[in-house]
Amino acid sequence: MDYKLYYWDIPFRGNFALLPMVEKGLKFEIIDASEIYPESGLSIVCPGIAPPYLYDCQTENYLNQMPAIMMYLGSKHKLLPKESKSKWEALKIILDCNDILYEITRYHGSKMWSKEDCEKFKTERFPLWLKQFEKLGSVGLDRTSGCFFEGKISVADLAVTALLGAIKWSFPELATYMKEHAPNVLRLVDRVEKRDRIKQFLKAQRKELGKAYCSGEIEDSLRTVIGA
Ligand SMILES: N[C@@H](CCC(=O)N[C@@H](CS)C(=O)NCC(=O)O)C(=O)O
Repeated sequence: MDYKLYYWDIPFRGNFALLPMVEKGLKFEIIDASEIYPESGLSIVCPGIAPPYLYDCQTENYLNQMPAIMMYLGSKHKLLPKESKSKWEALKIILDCNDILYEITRYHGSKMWSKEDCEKFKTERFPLWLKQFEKLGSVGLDRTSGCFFEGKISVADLAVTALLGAIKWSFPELATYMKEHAPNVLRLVDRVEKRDRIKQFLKAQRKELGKAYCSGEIEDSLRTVIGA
């Protein structure tokens, strides 16, 4: 076993940690986050207050915070761009994705979705993020090929796939915004989702979890207004 990932039965932040492991054919186990959270989250070496937690079976260390986990896996398993500038841009893309997750959960469910707020997200904030990804991809991506950096798959491509692939699957009504504002990025996501190991993984995950996304009252509130 290479890694254990402590997370919930949802794709949301977990897939950001899982896709690098899947892409590289690493051996991992997904363990329900309740095994570690909240009781033991503070007593482990390198404590953290919320899942996902990654446990590296070789070094016997824990790490949490989704962007740190992605960068750790990227650096250990050759999924980071080589150039320094691109490495930092890859981190920036992962952080952008995490910011979008906060917007979607309305900062840990501090507020539920209203119809007006959802409309604003769909027509203003989400398109802004999408246009930004499309611009970032304009050097490396064309209609049929490419990656964000150096013509090679990296954590940046995997992060955007974990984000947009899961949203497209769970909320198909948002795909039209992706097509309109980030067409080449969406094609990248489709290509990454078709890579052998990732395709098998997503097929099994989607069969098991259905359309579940971030779960809880916040997902219920989003589903109530998203198509309205
Ligand atoms: N900044 C953290 C956010 C972690 C987070 O919000 N985790 C969610 C699941 S995606 C959770 O279970 N939160 C419980 C809590 O905040 O107590 C990260 O990026 O990993």
